[in-house]
Amino acid sequence: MPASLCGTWDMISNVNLEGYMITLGISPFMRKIALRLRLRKVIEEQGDQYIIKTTSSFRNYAVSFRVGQEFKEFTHGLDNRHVKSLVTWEGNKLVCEQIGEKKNRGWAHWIEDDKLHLELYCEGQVCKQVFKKNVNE
Ligand code: YOG
Repeated sequence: MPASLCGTWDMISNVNLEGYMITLGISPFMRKIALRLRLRKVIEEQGDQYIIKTTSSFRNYAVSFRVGQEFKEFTHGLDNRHVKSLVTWEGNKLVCEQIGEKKNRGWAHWIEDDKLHLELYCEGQVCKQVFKKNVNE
């Protein structure tokens, strides 16, 4: 049984968000804003549903899904694309495949050293983010 991803997590490192955003076609102006944000993840489990909220002082993004059940996702406020997403467990990693216009797109979350790890990938670019648990929220 993998350690729970649930909780409030604050970003402590962010590597190659720029490369990830360039592959998604995000404008230089928006990339500059996004690079300055300290992102927070709020991950909740409600019954058989997961809810992952990404929040910041600028914009928020939320997705909810059932593991193993394909769903339609619109990346509203990010790159504004429609994808078909499927989240599964691969060992201790919660892995999402986002099928659409962009190839090899998705993300993976896992716990390592009490921290929440995230890889966001798209067309060969990988953004690596690490979050530490916020015990006050
Ligand atoms: O998370 O897909 O946890 O959905 C990553 C930055 C910045 C302006 C955010 C908005 C994406 C737009 C979501 C940031 C950069 C810049 C506020 C990552 C793209 C465009 C949210 C994500 C998954 C896994 C769950």
